[in-house]
Amino acid sequence: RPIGIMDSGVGGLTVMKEITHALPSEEVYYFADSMRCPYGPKSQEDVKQYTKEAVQFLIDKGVKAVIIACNTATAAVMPALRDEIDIPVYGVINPGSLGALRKSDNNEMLLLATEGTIKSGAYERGILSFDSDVKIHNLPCPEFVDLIESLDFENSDITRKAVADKLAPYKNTAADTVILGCTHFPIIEPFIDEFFNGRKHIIDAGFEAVSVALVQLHKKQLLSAHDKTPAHRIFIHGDNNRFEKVLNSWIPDIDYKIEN
Ligand code: DGN
Repeated sequence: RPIGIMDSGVGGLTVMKEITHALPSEEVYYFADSMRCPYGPKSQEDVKQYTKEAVQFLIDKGVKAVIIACNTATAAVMPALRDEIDIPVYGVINPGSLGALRKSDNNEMLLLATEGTIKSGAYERGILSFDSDVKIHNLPCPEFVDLIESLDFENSDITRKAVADKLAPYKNTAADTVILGCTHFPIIEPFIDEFFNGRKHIIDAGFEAVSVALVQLHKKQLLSAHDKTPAHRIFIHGDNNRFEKVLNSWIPDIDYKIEN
C-alpha cells in the first residue's frame, strides 16, 4: 500500500523527493490542496479542517500512513490527529525541532516559516520541550511561498533578491542554525545558504520528518518488500499547471500520474 503525503501545494514535493530517493520501491500518493493554498495566512480552524479533509481523502484511497508535509498543517492538527485516525500519521515540526537541536552549537536559531506556523508557537513548544535554554528568532516568510508557487523562483536573480530583502535584518545574526520550517523552502535553500555565505547549519524539517517516519514504518513492518518502481499518484485539488512544472524540475526521475 502507498504512503500518503499532503501539503497545501508544491512544498510537500521536497518530502516526496526524500522518500522516493530513500526508498524507490515505496509508492506515494500525494494530495495538493492548490485551490486553498497558501495555508499560512488562514486561521488554525480552517487549516485544521482542510488538513483533516486531505488526510481522509488519502485514507479513502487506501494509504498505509500519512505524512503531513506542511508545517502550517502540522501545527494545526498534531498531535491530536494521531488519536483520531487508525493509521500512523507523521508531522514535520518535532523532527525539525530535534534536527535543529542536534546541529546547533550555540542554541540560537532562526526559524523561517509561514505566519500560521509562527503564530501557533509549535516550534517554540517543540524545541523548548527538549531544551529550555534555546533562543529562537522567528521570521515569517509568506513571500517565499508565493515566490515558489508562482514559479518566479526559477529566475535566480528574482530569488536572490527576494531572499536578500527578507533576510537582511538577520545578516549578522548570532544564530548558527536556520530552520526551514516550511516545506516549500528547501526549493530555494541554495539561495538561503548563499546569503549566509555557507556559514549556517540549515535544517530541512521535511527531510528530518522523512527519516523519522521511515524508521517508524520499518519498525511497524509497513514498508514494501517488492522492488518494482511504482508510478506514484498525485491528486491535485485545483490548478495543476504549475504544480507539474515544479514536480518535473524538482523530482525529474520518477513516474507519476496526475489526477484531479
Ligand atoms: N508548505 C507549507 C508549510 O510547510 O507550512 C505552507 C505553505 C502555505 O500553504 N503557506
